[in-house]
Amino acid sequence: MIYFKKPIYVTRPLLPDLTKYVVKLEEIWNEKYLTNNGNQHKLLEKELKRHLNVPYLSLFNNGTIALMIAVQSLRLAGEVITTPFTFPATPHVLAWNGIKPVFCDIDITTLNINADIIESMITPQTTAILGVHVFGNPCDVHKIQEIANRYGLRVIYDAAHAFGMKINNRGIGTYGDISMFSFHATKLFHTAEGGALAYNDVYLKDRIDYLKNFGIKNEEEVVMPGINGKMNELQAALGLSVLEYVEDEISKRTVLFDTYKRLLSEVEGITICSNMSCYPDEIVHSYQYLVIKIDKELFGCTRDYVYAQLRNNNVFTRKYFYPLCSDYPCYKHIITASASNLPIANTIVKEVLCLPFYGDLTINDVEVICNMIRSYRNSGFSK
Ligand code: T4K
Repeated sequence: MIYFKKPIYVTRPLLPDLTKYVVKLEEIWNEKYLTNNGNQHKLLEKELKRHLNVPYLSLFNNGTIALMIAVQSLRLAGEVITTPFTFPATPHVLAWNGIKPVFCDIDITTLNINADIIESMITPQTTAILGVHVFGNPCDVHKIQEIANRYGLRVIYDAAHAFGMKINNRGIGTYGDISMFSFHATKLFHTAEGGALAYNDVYLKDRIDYLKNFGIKNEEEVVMPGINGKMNELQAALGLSVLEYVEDEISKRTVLFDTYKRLLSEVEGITICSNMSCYPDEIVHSYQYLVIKIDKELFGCTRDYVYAQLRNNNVFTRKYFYPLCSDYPCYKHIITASASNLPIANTIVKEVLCLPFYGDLTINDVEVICNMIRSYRNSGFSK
């Protein structure tokens, strides 16, 4: 018997009360201002700066274009050291900027770029380190900054999964030169599609805002080859509405996280690997994903078997981030993409599974999912 009559997805978007959004739409209708830094945009930028504890912030139509512009704004070239265990957008923005991604292996616990290896990947062509706070686990920001300072490198963080995260009471977006947040519908805070760059340097503000608006400074001056990266008013209004619900969503996710932890963390062969605090720092987590690692020897069956069985039962988990970016046809020729250079990433990518995690799930749903997973223990290695 299939318990779930309707599919259970890895996530569902956080949707505000429609009437609240309609009120904002009416404001937009009255203004007849649909994009290009209108009132909703200005307000959201201000609210997010406060919420994320960052001094400067620019909004974008999506996180990928934001990251593209982050790379452009720092005039990076040559090689950038990054992780293979991420969404395709991360290395793609380097390729679109004519930069060679250099793949560095990941840390077995945080699943982030291994800061202890970065130094060995630096060449005379290296201009930056592009870390990803994957699944909302923070990179080793202190060690990465120390290496960057020593070699004169820039640091960009793909903070797509790290909305609202803090390290030692500092907004995650204040570490490194620039951090990118994604506001895609699947993210805890979203604008359907959207993103932002956060940074500390006031001189970047004009440059980044010109780059996302065709390089236009004013009606008579185009000062650089920009692109169209602007967030529109409908997106910004949705963001303002969603923002009101974020704290409540985090409270709900906290309860679900604790339920998953209670039912899975003691199971031999399963490790919960999101919301980790691996450094002495004090972390406020993003509650973006609920991720487990399945050790096939100890659990007695593979991650892929668990994925397939759950799918047969209408539970659609995700194998983020399989395959590794280093295995894509466009990158696998790069020397650092070889499996021998990335032993941990190549192991982890076969073990990680993202489980359903969103406020509309019930505790009972989570209990049923966990019981299903526990029942697959010692089902064999056949799949
Ligand atoms: N860097 C990192 C580390 C990232 O993870 C991402 C995006 C980026 C950069 C780029 O940022 P953006 O340019 O996207 O702002 C999803 C998201 O599309 C993507 O934004 C996200 N990472 C990635 C981890 O997940 P898919 O291909 O898995 O999405 P999709 O459509 O299969 O959605 C997953 C599940 O969510 C669906 O099975 C059902 C549910 N869903 C999805 C959507 C879109 C809904 O219930 N409603 C919806 O509207 O990539």
